[in-house]
Amino acid sequence: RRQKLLHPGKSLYRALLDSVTLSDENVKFQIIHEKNKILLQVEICEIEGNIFRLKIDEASPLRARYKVPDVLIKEPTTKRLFLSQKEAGILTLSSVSADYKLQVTANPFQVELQSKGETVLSMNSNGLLYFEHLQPPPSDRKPTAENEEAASDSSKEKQEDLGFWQEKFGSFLDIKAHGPTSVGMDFSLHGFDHVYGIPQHTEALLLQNTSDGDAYRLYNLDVFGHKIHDKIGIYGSVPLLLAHKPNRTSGIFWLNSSETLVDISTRAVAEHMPFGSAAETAKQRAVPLTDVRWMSESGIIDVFLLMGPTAFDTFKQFAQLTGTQALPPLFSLGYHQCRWNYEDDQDVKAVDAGFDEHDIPYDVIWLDIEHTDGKRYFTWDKKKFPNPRKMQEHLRKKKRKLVVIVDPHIKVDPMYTLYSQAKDKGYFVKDRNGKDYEGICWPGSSCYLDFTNPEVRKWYADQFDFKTYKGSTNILFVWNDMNEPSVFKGAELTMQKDAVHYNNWEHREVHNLYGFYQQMATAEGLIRRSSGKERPFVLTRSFFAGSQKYGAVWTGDNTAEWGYLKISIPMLLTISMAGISFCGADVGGFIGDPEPELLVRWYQAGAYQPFFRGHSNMESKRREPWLFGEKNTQIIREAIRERYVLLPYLYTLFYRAHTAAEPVMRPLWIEFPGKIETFGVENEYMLGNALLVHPVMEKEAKAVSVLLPGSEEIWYDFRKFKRMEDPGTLKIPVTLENIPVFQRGGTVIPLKTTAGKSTEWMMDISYELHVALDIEACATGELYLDDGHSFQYLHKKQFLYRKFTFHKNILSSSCTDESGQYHTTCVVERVVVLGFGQQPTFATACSKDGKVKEVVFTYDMKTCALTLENLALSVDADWEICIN
Ligand code: MIG
Repeated sequence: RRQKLLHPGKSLYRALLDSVTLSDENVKFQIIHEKNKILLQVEICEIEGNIFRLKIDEASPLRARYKVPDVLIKEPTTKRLFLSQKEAGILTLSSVSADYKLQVTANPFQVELQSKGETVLSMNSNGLLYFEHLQPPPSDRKPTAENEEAASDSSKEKQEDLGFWQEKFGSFLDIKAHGPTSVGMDFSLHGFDHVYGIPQHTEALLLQNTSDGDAYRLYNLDVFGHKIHDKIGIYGSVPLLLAHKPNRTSGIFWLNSSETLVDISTRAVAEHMPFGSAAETAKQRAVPLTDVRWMSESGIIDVFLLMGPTAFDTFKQFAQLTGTQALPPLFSLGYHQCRWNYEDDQDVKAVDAGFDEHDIPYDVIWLDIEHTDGKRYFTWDKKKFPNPRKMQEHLRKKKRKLVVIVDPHIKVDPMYTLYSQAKDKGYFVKDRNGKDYEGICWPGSSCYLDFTNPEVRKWYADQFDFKTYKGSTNILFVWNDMNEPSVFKGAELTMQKDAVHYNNWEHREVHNLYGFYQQMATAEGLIRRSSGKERPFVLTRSFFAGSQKYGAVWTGDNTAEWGYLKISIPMLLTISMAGISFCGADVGGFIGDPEPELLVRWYQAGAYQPFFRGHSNMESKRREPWLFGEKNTQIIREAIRERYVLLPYLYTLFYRAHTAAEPVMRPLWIEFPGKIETFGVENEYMLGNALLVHPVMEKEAKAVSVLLPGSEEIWYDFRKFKRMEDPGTLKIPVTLENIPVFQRGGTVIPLKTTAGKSTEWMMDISYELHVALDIEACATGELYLDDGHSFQYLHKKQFLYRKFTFHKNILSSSCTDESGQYHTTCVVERVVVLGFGQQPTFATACSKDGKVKEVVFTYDMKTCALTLENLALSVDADWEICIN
């Protein structure tokens, strides 16, 4: 409310160019506010890899302001900037490469960033830089004329209205011990009218103009039964915004963990022409421009400008700062069966057996809060689960895993060791009076562990030790829920902002980081219990920038309605673009009961999404996949089996996400950055670069309209192998059996020849390659492979990274990364070449040792698919298949 009183116009900030200092690390200078005369310190630096960072803090604050720790994986490596030009009132800095120029204008203070002469973005050009400096509370102030005025009645009222020192939220009083601390700034993105990112909202892929409505809010909240198309923040946030135009993608990463609002407005402006150029006098063209205004409740301004220039470059830049996706254990890419709740160990065994009985693969069964002794996490309800180890041994024999829930709230109960230990050690968040903060949650009265404290995180991680966590085994993995944190009867169902954390920071400063820290500690615990050997799996509901390093996220309590299936696509794409590849939505919809058709459609979509879990609410009817009649069971089985067969491709994509920060699930536009028609597409998406998936999201759909982008592309039906007519928008007939999936010409997809009962049952199943030819009759693809569960791929380089190339009728298998080695007896059994021009006369396979053998094949004239069979070619060796 206070910031919004500042309207676009001339900024009152002026840069003091006399104060400029240049060092190897950065450029520093001060800016002054013309009215209050408060000095701010500005720091600009260039970071390796086309990133710029701008920091603004008070020059001499009353006390230190909060600077987000632990999100950047390291202090970024900076490059020296050069003073390239000095004219009155303007400071021009350039990068070593001279590709980038930063122009700092003194009055009003503005910064413009150019790439090779093209203005990409400017800051404070609308004059919305806003910085509330720390002040002593009114009661401590000496009476001066200014303070007197501040203390006068009318202004006191105004201060109350605007929540300077305290604010009411319903019956809650937020006391602001440090007064107003808000910061904000505007950015103009030149030439851009497509912006994305800043999850999590139940919103469209393209960020919308907020001028006549609510701003996008980044404030992690537990909103049960949340609406769709809403800009309120839910569960998690990543303050990263991406902007795209045909020849460039840029990003703004606003590193601030307090409540944040983002206003967006896109408009057309006259083209910005260099002064005195011929074009200036020529007829002016209107070009788009997007203004983005960030406003945060506290902290400092610390912003990273990711200069791309491609979308994949911006993903790498963001990962360079916050880390890449952790490589998931293979089992976690299988299907997960969850429910609130699987009642007891009989229930667990029966559901597990149900999958075998119905011949449906699955990897993990989940236990929700009712498995514990009175919602005391790390314990078991002894009646329902008298022998949890035995139950896990049963699952282990079936080559399956267990995930249990571990929430951050701790039941106030002196007899509960976790509580009494944490209390004695002072590990809980405090209230404003210094007592342990108490809130109500599932167990009743609860305290909240202060995960912002590294000592608490270490202690918490130790709780996962097999000796400490009674009844746990190494097939047990973890789910962190309610970590926004959720506080029943709290303001907006979360913790009060004036609660106090480690080092005396108020909750308002760290709010959006709370879940991030819990997942960090949990993942650390799972790694440590295995003495550093095994990869963890931790699902979290709340997240922040960098959460990808610790595991997976899901979109929380969605509803079993078609609209929620539809919105899950842009929601997952947005989370993926914000660095978190391992994401999913509850299949079927958590709240309510899906009609069977919706459930089937959701399984079909989920099978082609990164995290694939069926889940349902306590009040929902049982929803195991075989409860909806033989026909639906059959279709769901088929969807899940397709997922399992596709796992080699998916695992390879996760390796790319892990090593090269490429999102697994991608909006079309990042694969087709020059095709404007793809920029807003959110009813279909790419899985990697090779598969285009168009879920069916309408009831009783008979056909869907699919956009197959790229005029030079060839697309093939993924199941029937037939080449699609020319690209463009096609009307594709659909039945309930499956959803449209297409393979892009020019790609090779590795698959398993068949599905098994779980990923572990599939270790020895052979591979199949789908080679889809492009217009030049070429294709390439990759396969990544390792033991699927340990860190040996990292520490001992035990992995295989293979490449398949089809060129001039020769398919060859070669090594992509010589440093890796992994032995497997698995073979490539079958190869299908899609779009093969004519019936071949013969084909031979030769391995590196010179052995040549003839290959059996069949050719389908109708689809032009060539199938080579009984190949038995080693996965870990080089070979070639020649087709004549
Ligand atoms: O408010 O643990 O989003 O997946 O089943 C309900 C019970 C608390 C919310 C999670 C949901 C989970 C449920 N939890």
